[in-house]
Amino acid sequence: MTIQTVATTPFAGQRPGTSGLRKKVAEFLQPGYLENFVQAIFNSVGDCAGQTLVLGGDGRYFNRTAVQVILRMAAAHGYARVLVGRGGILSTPAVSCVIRKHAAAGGIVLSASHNPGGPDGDFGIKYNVGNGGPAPEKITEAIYVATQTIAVYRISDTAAPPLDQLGISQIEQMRVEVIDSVDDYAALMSELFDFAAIKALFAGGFTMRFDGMHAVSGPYAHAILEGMLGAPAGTVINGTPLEDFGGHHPDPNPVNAAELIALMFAPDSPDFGAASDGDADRNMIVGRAMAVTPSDSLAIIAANATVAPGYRAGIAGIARSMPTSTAADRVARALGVPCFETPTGWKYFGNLMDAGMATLCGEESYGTGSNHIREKDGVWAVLFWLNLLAASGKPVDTIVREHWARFGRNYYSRHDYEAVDAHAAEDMMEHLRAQLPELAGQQFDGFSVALADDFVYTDPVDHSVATRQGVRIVMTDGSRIVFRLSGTGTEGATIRLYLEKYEADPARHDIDPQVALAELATIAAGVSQLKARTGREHPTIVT
Ligand code: VG1
Ligand code: CO
Repeated sequence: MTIQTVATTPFAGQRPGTSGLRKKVAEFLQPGYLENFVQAIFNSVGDCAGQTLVLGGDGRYFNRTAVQVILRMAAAHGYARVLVGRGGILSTPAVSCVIRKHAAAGGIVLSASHNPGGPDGDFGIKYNVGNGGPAPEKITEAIYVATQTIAVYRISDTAAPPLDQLGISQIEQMRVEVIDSVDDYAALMSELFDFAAIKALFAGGFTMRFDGMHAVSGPYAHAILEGMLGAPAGTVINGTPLEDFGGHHPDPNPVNAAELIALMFAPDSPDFGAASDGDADRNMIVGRAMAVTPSDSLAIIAANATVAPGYRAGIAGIARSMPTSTAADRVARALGVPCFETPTGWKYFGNLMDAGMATLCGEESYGTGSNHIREKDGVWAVLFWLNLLAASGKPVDTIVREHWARFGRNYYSRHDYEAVDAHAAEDMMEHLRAQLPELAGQQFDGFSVALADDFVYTDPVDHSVATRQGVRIVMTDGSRIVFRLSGTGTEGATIRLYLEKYEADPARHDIDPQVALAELATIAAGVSQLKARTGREHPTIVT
C-alpha cells in the first residue's frame, strides 16, 4: 500500500468562521475541496507522527465519505492512532470528551451544527486541539493561510475500514479504533450528576420529551435518558440521526422546534421538554408553558450549581459571550465570583476554563456548558436541569420565576435577518460604527446611552486581542442593543440584532418579551437604518 501525493490548487474562501468551515454540500463535493482543507489542518497543527486523532461527525450527508477520506489522509501523515465513532458518529461534546480522556493531540469534527443538512444543505469541518476545545484563532488563521498556497495533499491508497463495527484495524502504520459513540461521554455525565435522584424522579412518574431533531443527540439521549436513567421509551422523539435531519432545521429554538413547543404549551403537556441541535452542543429547555431563554438558563444553572455532585464545591467563575444577557453577571456578583464577557463562539472560553478562571460558560444561542469538556454541551445542560428538578422538587416555571424574583428579569430577544445582501449588511455595520463616537450621552425615548463601541476582547490568559466583535449600545439602565454579523451562515449575510432590558419589579415579570423590548427595537431600527439599507421589513426569525 502506498501514500500518494496528489497535485491540487487552492480554493478561495476556505476560512473558518465562528465555528469551523461551513459551506454548501455542493461546494464540499468538488474534487479536492475536503482534501485541501484537511491537508491545511495537518500542515498547521505541527508534527502528527505518533499522535492520536479523534474523528467523528453529526451524521449529516457526506459525513461517512468524509470520515473515510480523512482516515486515509491521517494515515499518510503518520498518525499512530485514530479513534473514530461507530458509523462515523460523534457529537461535538463527545469529541471533546474523547480527546481529553484519551490524551489525543486533537480531533476533527464533521458538522455544520445547527445549519440544515442533506445534499442541498450545508456541511462543515472543524479542528479541535488537545484540551478538547475548538482551535484558537491563531490556528484557524494558519489553516486558512495554508489553504491559499496549497499545492499537494497526501493520502493513503488503502481503503478505509468499515465503520459500523466496533474494533481495531490498520491503514499503513495507523491503528483505526472504531469506538462506541456514547460510552465515554455517558460515563462522564454519570460522574457529574446525581443519576440516582434523576432515576427516582422518572420512577415517580415525571414525564419528559427530548427532541433529538433527527440529529446526533438522539443516540446519547436514548442511552442516557431511556437507558441509564429509566425514562420511559418514547421520552426521546426524533431520536434517529438522519442524513438530512428529516428535512428539518436542527436548531433548537421555539421556532424550529415548533412541534415540541406545541406539546409543552398544550394542557396535558409533559413536565419537562428539551431539544438539541445538529451536533448536540446546543440545548433548549422548556417547562410547562414556558420556554427558558438560554441566557436565563445559564444564570439559573450558575445560581444552583451546587445541587449537582460535579459542582458541589462551587464555581470559580462564569463566562458568557458578549451578546448573551447579563442575567449571569447578577448571579456571579451574588456568588462573589468573576463573570467574563467574551466574543461570540466557544473558542474564546477555552483559555478561561484551562486557567481555572471559569467553571460555567454560556451563549444566548442555546449554548451552555462547563469545564467538564471544552465545548458547549446540550445533553449536559438537560441533565443539569433534570438534576435541579429532582433536587428541588419544583417545576421549571417555579424555578424560573423564583430566580427572577430574586435577581430581576433580563428581558431578552434575538432578531435574525437571514440571507441579506452581504454588501448591504456590511454597509449597515459601517454606518453603525461611524456613529459610535457620538452615541454616548444621547437620549432616545426614555433611554440614555452610557456606552457605544465595537466590542474588543483581550484574552486575560494569553492577552490575544479580538477586534470588531459586535456593535453594542449600552443604556444607563443596563439595557442593551447589539448588532453583529453571523459567522456560520452560507448564504449572503445574516444580521443578528440582540435586545436586552432589565426589570427588577416582580409585578412586571409577565410581559411579552417583544412588548417589553419594543422601544429598544425601534431605537435599533432608527440607528441602524436596517430597513432602508437591507430592504427588510421584518426579521426572518425571532427567538
Ligand atoms: C452562532 C451563534 C454562536 C455559536 C455559533 C456556533 O454563531 O451565534 O453563539 O457559538 O453559532 O454554534 P454566528 O456567528 O452565526 O452568530 V453551533 O452549535 O452552530 O457550532
Ligand atoms: Co452545534
